[in-house]
Amino acid sequence: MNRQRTLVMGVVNVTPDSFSDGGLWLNPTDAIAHGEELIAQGADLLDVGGESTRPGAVRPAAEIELERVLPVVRGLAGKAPVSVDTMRAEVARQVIDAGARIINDVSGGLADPGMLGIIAASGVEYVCQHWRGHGAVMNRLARYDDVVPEVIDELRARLQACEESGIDSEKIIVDPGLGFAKTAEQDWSILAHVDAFSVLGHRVLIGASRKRFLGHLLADREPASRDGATAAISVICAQQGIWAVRTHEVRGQRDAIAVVERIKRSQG
Ligand code: PMM
Repeated sequence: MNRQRTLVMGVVNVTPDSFSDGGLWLNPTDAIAHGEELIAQGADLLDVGGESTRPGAVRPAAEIELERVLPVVRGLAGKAPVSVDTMRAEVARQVIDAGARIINDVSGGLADPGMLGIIAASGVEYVCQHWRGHGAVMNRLARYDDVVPEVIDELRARLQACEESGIDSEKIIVDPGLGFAKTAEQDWSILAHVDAFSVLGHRVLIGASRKRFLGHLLADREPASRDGATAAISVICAQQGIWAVRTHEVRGQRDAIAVVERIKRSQG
């Protein structure tokens, strides 16, 4: 995969209830067509998800999650590298068999004790995100004295667990988890110090796209009209050498990153 510039991971949510695009691509044919459209717009990889992690979300049964994501993974796996956003080991096992190359686990292995073993055994890449609890409770868990060092310390503990499970360190990507047990103020602090996460020694993924903290900044404008603000964050991520941004809209994000790369070239 290209490591020169910040990559764009296009989001394909196959859920009825995701905050920005819930229900738009629940049918596998529509979800696959949406993934193809994101590839055409320049997505470097796709992230397929069958469970909404929004605050207050009710978890679907594992069978439902599999029914949502499996046909979409099969339909897209030959067209771009496919990541699957899941916290369940059994879902991970089946989507890896179906061609997924990355497991994006927003719980960093905390939600399912079987997850890290599956990742180690399969050798796929693994997004280890900072997490403190499921959507139903996470807003209550947003308590920090100093959010950036605490998130780094908690991620370090998860990296230790990954290592103990036998996951190849090169395969791990870390993510501070904007909005996951974090207030808007804490999200801004993380972005203000996003360079600090490089101390962990792994590639860093940032998922800011259309999130609530951007809504607060933009007078609660609806999620789909937060892509300009998301692009500003993609610029900062590109300047800071972030590995990839996870976004709902792709073309504008690729353009924003291309501008940063072009300026870097002229800086020599
Ligand atoms: N955010 C959401 C879902 N999955 N995965 C990673 N690695 N990082 C994130 O920030 C992240 C994620 C929530 O957004 P969505 O409901 O629109 O997909």
